[in-house]
Amino acid sequence: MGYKVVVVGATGNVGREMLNILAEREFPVDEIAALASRKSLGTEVSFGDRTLKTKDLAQFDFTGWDIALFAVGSEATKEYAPKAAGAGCVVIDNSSLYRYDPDVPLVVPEVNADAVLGYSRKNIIANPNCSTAQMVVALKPLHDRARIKRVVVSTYQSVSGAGKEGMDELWDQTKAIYNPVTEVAPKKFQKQIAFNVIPHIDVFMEDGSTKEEWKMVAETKKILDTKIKVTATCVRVPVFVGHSEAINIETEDFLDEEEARDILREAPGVMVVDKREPGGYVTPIECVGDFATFVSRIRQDSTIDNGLNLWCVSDNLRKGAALNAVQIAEVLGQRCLKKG
Ligand code: 11C
Repeated sequence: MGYKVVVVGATGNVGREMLNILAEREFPVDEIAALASRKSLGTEVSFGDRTLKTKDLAQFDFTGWDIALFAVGSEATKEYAPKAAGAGCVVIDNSSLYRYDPDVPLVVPEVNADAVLGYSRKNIIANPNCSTAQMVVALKPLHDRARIKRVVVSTYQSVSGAGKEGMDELWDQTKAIYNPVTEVAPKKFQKQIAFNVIPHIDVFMEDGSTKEEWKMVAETKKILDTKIKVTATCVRVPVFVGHSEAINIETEDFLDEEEARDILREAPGVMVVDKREPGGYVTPIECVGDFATFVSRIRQDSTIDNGLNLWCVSDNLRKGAALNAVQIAEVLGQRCLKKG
């Protein structure tokens, strides 16, 4: 006995990972539907050993389905999530549409699993932005011990955060550098991404920050603690999968780097790899396909009384998106829904 599960946006980077992770974690599925927009209709996607043919989102009736994992843009979410939720199917949404709605819980299960219980206000639970998800997993145990006052974070975000088009652009531009006959102009990104870095993700805000940076501030407050001050610089780098973050924290109580390392070793969802020698840290290539949020380079910041520096890396399509959504579904199943 399990649940009737829908994956909306099943042909995209995140939708495919959702299907993989549901199968890998043996989520109790009685019936599964993979939905896509009309242009991807009929595309086949894998679910464990099975191959599913995608169905038309626009024609789908969510009545009688238990959980819908949404991995489509805000426009499609706006149209279809209320339909699913209204039909009694709990929506776990990966877009930013509902994240800041006070009636919608924004959940990272290692941090605020209890917030899932608030799902019934709108029948919707929001999944955070990928750069926030991995950061709060690393910050939570340190906050519990020493109360984090301020976070200064710089991100190094892979092109898969911008979807398949972002990955294609990096691939095509990289090939074009070796074969200059074909020039590939920037389209998805604002400037050339191959052999470059771009300090701009999402739109600019009035104060000069970008929306991606604003999301890290607003979401950390909603998930972890409204009192924490966060300042972020988000940068796109020519990496296919895996977001990295250099995080500096200032705490109320002193926290020794050794104790911080021990706390992180015990923390759910965290894997510490921190040998102070060449290669004794994790890089994005090594985190691909993994569930963990990796933490390396844990060290005291001696410029302030109570400060630490960390290097944090995770698979942005997994912990940053699909895995977190499936973990929310697991909590929902364990605590809130009856099996079919
Ligand atoms: C990126 N973090 O790397 C973004 C992708 O709000 O869910 C996810 C955007 C979001 O481009």
